[in-house]
Amino acid sequence: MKVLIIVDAQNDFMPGGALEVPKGDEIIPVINRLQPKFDLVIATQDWHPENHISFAKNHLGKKEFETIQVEGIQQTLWPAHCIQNTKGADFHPELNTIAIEAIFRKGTSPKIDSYSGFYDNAHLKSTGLAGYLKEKEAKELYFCGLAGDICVSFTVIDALNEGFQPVLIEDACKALNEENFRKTKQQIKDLGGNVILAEEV
Ligand code: VGL
Ligand code: ZN
Repeated sequence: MKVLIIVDAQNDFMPGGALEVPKGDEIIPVINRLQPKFDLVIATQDWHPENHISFAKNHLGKKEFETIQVEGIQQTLWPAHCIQNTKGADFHPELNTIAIEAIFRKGTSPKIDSYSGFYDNAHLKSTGLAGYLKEKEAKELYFCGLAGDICVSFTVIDALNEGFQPVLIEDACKALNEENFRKTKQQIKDLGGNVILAEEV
């Protein structure tokens, strides 16, 4: 069974959003064209409370995009984004959501960030995504979405560690930082994952 996992295709990561990914909106038509090629389509949503640890405004004297250490884990401080039940946390209005069978939300706990759709950044709490996919006996997982170098790559690397066969569709992603995306794609290949183009699906 071929599964498409759409990572964080939310308004706040689109141009004009709180944490915009350059050209993030350009992947929406690509993702919509990909969906009919899959047996199952699921999505993740970054879904933070107002008092989330990853927001710079919640740390006195700290600036956006600074990095701090929280209980031994590196945390980049972001502009407030994807706040639960806000427009910024909604999917892009042109994303076709009809076929999305399940949505896994992450970053819901105030005290820890969660880039991966599987686990928080300390790998303590699961979203249930791995169990859901295993119950469906899904192995071939295809990933797209935002941001390519952060949440998409973290999710793909967790998929590898969980024993799935992940494929990153690189032109159905956009990165916050191109150079970091190049590195995370290489890391994914070195770990045994695949990186392909949408036309190869
Ligand atoms: C993301 C930074 C903070 C992402 C989420 O979806 O890539 N990046 N929260
Ligand atoms: Zn976030």
